[in-house]
Amino acid sequence: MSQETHYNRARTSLQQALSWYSSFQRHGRYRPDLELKTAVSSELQAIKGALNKLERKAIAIAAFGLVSRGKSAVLNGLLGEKALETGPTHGVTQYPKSVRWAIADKVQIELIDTPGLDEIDGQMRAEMAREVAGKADLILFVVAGDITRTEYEALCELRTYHKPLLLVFNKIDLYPERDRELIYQQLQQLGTDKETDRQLQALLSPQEIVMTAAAPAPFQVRVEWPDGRVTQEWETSTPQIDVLREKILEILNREGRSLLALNALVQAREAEKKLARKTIELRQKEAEETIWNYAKYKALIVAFNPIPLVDLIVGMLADLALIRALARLYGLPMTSYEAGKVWQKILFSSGGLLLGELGSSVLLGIGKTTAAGGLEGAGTFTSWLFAAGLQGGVAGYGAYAIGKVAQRYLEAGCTWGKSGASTVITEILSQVEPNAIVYRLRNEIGIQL
Ligand SMILES: Nc1nc2c(ncn2[C@@H]2O[C@H](COP(=O)(O)OP(=O)(O)OP(=O)(O)O)[C@@H](O)[C@H]2O)c(=O)[nH]1
Ligand SMILES: [Mg+2]
Repeated sequence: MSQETHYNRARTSLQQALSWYSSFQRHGRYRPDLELKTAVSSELQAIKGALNKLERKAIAIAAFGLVSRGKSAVLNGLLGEKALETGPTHGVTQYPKSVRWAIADKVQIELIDTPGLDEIDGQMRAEMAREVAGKADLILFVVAGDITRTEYEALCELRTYHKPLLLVFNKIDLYPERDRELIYQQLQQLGTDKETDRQLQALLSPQEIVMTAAAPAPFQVRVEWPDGRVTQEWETSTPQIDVLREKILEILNREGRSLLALNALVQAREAEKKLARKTIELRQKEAEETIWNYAKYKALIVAFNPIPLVDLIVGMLADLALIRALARLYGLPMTSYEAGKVWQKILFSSGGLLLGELGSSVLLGIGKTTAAGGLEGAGTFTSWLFAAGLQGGVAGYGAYAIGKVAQRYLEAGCTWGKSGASTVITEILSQVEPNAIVYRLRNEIGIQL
């Protein structure tokens, strides 16, 4: 499947999610609820934002790194103009700043410059990282030589955003060829040394380390003039940024649409999960009532029904109906087919429960029938009552447990529908080529339910 298909699948998925959630209070049995609406508005906004970015085909490339590594200079180098302020003092860039990179006509590329990660304090830094890394389709992590402890930690932290990343080794003009090679090798080690770090290994491969000299330092040259004069002059070597630019363009060309698609889907998935969690929390009371009611009626029907197999069928139908009722109550997207799948999963995850119901249905059901068959003495009536009560109790408890587990599954499962974000993510990830930069994210973002 081509990246164009990935793009279209993602767009459809987000459009559907948006149209569902924009009116999802109406799907519920309850009237639109202002409290709920307000509670989930930021999640809705996030889905809208992701869809909007996808439709604009706006690729965001963010530069991260510690102070003075040349983040702004690298972005200027890509742009080919000095659009971002740079300077030798620490903390030149104080706030994230975006600039348009007009290099391709089909896509919009936005370069995002950020302050040094050691420049801003913990709370703000985390917020900035979340916001910028969250929307980035590609991250450039800029270092300038040996990687420090802080850099290493920052890199690991950024990695948790599951975004493709290029490690930019800038200021190579400051290193003689030999040292440069050595540092490059060490950086590669970061990516391959399983002993010290297995996590980072998934992120870096030699192809993802690029060397640049975005703004080479001027150096002094001694000029000997024909007339015997000797002067010292300053010269600057030409910046080395082409390799990085080509690398980025190659990535965008090969998998830009897939990157956009995945990023939008991951953002939507996060938002949908939060949305489900909030909804379930807010409707807790009604949900308890629903579950309790189903448990009660299921128990009664099962207890008083005289035909053994019917108990089991009625029980199953009641469970399914309960799952559907909960989905309706929450207004979360769930078809009968999906409700069936959830039910299956629940049964497998709580095999004991299934066995209990099955066992009690067969044994007690038969016991109940036999007892009912000879309804003469007080003794048989008592044993019937006992069997029916026990069976009803087990059935009711089953419904109650299923209701509880269903809540948990609804929380996680709403993105697993046919066009759900999780489904499409898995689909795309299963199709990426091994040489793609998103390939290594396969295990990270393709988490199964
Ligand atoms: N020698 C050399 N110096 C560079 C290179 N790139 C940037 N610099 C210099 O490093 C200093 C910091 O560059 P900036 O681009 O401002 O670095 P930054 O990472 O954006 O720094 P903050 O915004 O302060 O976090 C400036 O004086 C640049 O001229 C390079 O490739 N080689
Ligand atoms: Mg800067």
